[in-house]
Formats: sequence, C-alpha cells, structure tokens
Amino acid sequence: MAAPGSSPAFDGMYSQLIDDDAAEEDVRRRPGVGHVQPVSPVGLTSRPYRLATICLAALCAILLISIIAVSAHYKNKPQGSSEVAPEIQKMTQDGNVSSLAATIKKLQEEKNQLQKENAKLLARLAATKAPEVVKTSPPVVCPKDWHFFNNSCYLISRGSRDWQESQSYCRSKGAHLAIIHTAEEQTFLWDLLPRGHWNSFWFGITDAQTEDQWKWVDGTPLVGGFWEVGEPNNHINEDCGYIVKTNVLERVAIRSWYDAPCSMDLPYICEKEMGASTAVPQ
Ligand SMILES: [Ca+2]
Ligand SMILES: [Ca+2]
Repeated sequence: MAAPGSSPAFDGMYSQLIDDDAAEEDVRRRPGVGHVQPVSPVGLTSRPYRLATICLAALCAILLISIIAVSAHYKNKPQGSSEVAPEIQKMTQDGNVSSLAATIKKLQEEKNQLQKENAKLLARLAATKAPEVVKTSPPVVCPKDWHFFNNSCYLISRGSRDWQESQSYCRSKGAHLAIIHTAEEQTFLWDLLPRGHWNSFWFGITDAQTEDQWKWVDGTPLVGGFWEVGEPNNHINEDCGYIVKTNVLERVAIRSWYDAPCSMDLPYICEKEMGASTAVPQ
C-alpha cells in the first residue's frame, strides 16, 4: 500500500521493498525447510543499506564526474601558465646572464690586477738578480807617451816639423794632427802642453786651399774655434793653425789659437781615434 503523500516512483520502490520482505519471510516459513532459519544480522538490516548503497553509488558517480571535470580543468590550466612561464624563465635567465657577466667582469679585473702585480714582481726579481756580465770591447790601450781622452789617444811631440811633415808623421802612426771640436778636448790638450816663452804646437787646421776658409785635416769645415783675440789674421801668409801656451798665466785654453806660416818648424799634436771603448790609464 502506498504511503499517503508519496510519489508513484517512491511508491513503487517502497512496494518492491515490501514484497521482498514478504518473500524473504515466506522462505523462512516454508515447510520444506524444516525449521525457521536464523536471520543473519546483515539480512535483518540489508534493506535500509541497499538504499544507502544506491545513494552512495550516485554520490560516487557525481564525485567521479566532478573529479574528471576538475582534472580536465587543471589539465588545461598549465597551458595558460605556460604563457607566463617563458617570461619568468626569461627574467630568470636574464638575471643569471647579468650575474654571470658581472662575475666575468670581476674575474677579468682581478686577472688584470694580478698580471700587473706579476709584472712588478718580475721587474723586482730581475733587479735583484746579479747583473749580467756586459760584453765590451777590449779596453783601449794608448801607445807609450800617448794620452787618452774621449776615445782618442794624443801625442805631444818632442821634436819639431813643419805643418805638412807633422801631419805626415801623425799619419805614419795611424793618426792625424789633432782635430779639436769641444772646449773639453781643448782644455784637456792645453793641460798636457808645457808652458814656455812662446811654446807653440801645430794642430790639424788649415786655410791653405782657400784663404780664410779653415778646414780640418779630415776635410770638414771649422765651426767656431778657440782663437786668440785678433786671430787668425793671415799676417804673413799664415795658413796653418797652432796653439800657444806661454808663461803668462792669464792666457787661457779657449783663446789660444793662432795662424802662422805652414813652413815653420814647431812641435805638434797627433790624435789617434780609438773608437768607443774604455781606456786603461798608463
Ligand atoms: Ca791664412
Ligand atoms: Ca796669425
């Protein structure tokens, strides 16, 4: 019988449950069975649980559908997040690149600094090493009675000759009449000369080729010179130069040149050029 106010579907399900109960009761009272079978606790409570089972199955289906829907949703979501990921990755990569570049720059600076320090240390090490033996030319040894000055050896003759013979003698010794370019050289020779009444010494200058155009014995023209005041004056056809060193102390080296006739016999000064080497004092 239908419950008052119930729906036909519910009435049908309810009638089925009643019929099932009746059938079960009928089986338990059937004479062939012999005695009433004890009803298991499950059997006594199975009907309400059937309904609960159905409801639970429905809930499971709903839950399953929900899970599927949620899974599908999250399955699609990474696609959206994948649009953001490259930017994040790019930002991360940019940050890494910048950090790496800064590290490389710092290392490069440290390398440069170390190289500078290395160069300084090498320089200090080289300075502390024993100086290497410098290969030099054999020292200059001037011949006996010759005097060394600035890579040349000079001879103050004891005998006298005219200017041309004096030059010839010097050349026979591998030398020439002295060519005097500097005040230091002039002073050096001056100091070698003995004082006397009118001590005079030929040196290597002449204007015999062209008057008043003085040239050295090597053909180079004279520039300047250490002439006495008023000299050269070509007083009596004077074409050769000589140095005078008298007893008058006021006379000085840088004003001691005169011109005189080349035929006069005078002592002379030879110069032998020895090259750039170290002299050995005699
Ligand atoms: Ca002259
Ligand atoms: Ca003169």
